[in-house]
Amino acid sequence: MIIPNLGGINLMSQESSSKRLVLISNGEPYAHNYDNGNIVCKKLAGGLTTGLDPMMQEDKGLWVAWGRGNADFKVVDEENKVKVPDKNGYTLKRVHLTSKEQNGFYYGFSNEIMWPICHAFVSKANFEREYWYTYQKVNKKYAETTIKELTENDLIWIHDYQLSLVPGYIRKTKHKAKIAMFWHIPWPAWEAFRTIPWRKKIIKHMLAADFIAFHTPLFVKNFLDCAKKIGAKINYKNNTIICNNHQTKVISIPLGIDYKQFAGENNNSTINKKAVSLKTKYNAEKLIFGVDRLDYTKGILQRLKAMDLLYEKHPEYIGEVTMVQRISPSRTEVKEYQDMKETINRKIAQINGKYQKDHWVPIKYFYDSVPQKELLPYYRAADIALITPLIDGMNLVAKEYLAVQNNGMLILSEFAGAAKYLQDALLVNPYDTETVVDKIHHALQMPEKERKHRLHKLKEDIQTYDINWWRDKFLQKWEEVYDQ
Ligand code: GDG
Repeated sequence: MIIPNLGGINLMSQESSSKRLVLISNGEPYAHNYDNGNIVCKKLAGGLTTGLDPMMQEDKGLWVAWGRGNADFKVVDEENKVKVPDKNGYTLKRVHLTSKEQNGFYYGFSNEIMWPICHAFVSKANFEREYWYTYQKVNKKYAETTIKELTENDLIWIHDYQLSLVPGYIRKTKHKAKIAMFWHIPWPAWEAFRTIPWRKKIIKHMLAADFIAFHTPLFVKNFLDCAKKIGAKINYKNNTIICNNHQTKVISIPLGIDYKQFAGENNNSTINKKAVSLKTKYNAEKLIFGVDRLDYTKGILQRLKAMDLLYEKHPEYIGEVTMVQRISPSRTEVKEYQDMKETINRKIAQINGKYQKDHWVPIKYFYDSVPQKELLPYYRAADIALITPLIDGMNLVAKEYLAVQNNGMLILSEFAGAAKYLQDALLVNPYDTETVVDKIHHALQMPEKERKHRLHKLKEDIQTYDINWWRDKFLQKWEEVYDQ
């Protein structure tokens, strides 16, 4: 018997508007923190929040997430709930994690095992058994917190690699729950995934969901292959998996951005003024921009090596082409990330020492996290966005840059999920420094006609496949699971 046929719910129909979306993610969309004795609420950066907050505003659901702000539990009610502050508002239910849980579940299992393995950096994984115990415990905690809140018609949408076991734990007590999952990072080939000693339980628990989506067809294929290896029955024709008499449909749906909102800023004179003043401030005839969370997957060092070689091969760009690199701090407690920060600092100092002259420095570097709005003048000012992840689930920065630009060019790693859908960008292998340099040179010299043509096609793509398309597609495909 295959369970998911629950009788034709229509998630998009009028009558389904009473159905509530219950979203579960590790990171919370808003944090409350003390600032000079006052409690301040801040919207948090990150791909997931950026993508889902507008949808939750519209759908007035319930969002369950870890409360990380130092005043988070000062503002919640007795059920750990708080209304988020933005225009329509929705309810955020915070999960409290002890520091031991944070270490084992988040810094440990999620960031030292799941993250490197899913990004195929096997040698960076640290398979501590203690991490695994805590990961299971915390995933159970998320599931129990959610189960308490569930009503019969809720649609439970779980996000990402920190919560892979939650579908299984919810299914155990709520047999008929409608559960879906979106996986924001890559799913690796079996050769990488099999190194996790607890691989079988992870996949089996995920397969308690009725519907799972990834960013790209490659991640779907990798997941089907891994499920097969742990003994599930796979139908490669319609991408379904049967495990423990339960069927899961798996597809790719690339996450898009809120195109309207970004493109709407195109005529914002404050942003345009700031963009102009940035170029003046950095003495930049041409400006190259990069912005990333600090992470070894983002290829920041490879990008800097390319900039170094650019100035060496093309001295005509010295004093003319400036790079602004913003890095937002991430996983600051993990030693790997602290070391990476040092290496990047050293490389930037070395490049700047080598090429700076008069009032010009080649690389302007910021290590801080800013509200998304503050990135817009940089997107606007940049003649080139240089985005070179060694591997990335999607990469929303690439799409945001395109939405805000009218004249620039995107250089994008072919290993970002976004590259599959943005074929008119200049695609590069970030490990191939010489070619990255050639592409930067190409972008700087590109005739306006070609640049406009490419940009036009790229913008068309992100406009069509925006956040609303993604949400509707996800809900529609999820609904179809119950129509069979
Ligand atoms: C994961 C996957 C996937 C705001 N301020 C800053 C900042 N933001 C916003 C950006 C953008 C988002 O954060 C970063 O999104 P990315 O997609 O580039 O990267 P991850 O955080 O690694 O997200 C990724 C995503 O989930 C969604 O599924 O695309 O592959 O790894 O919206 O405007 N970003 C940075 N600094 C800031 O100060 N870097």
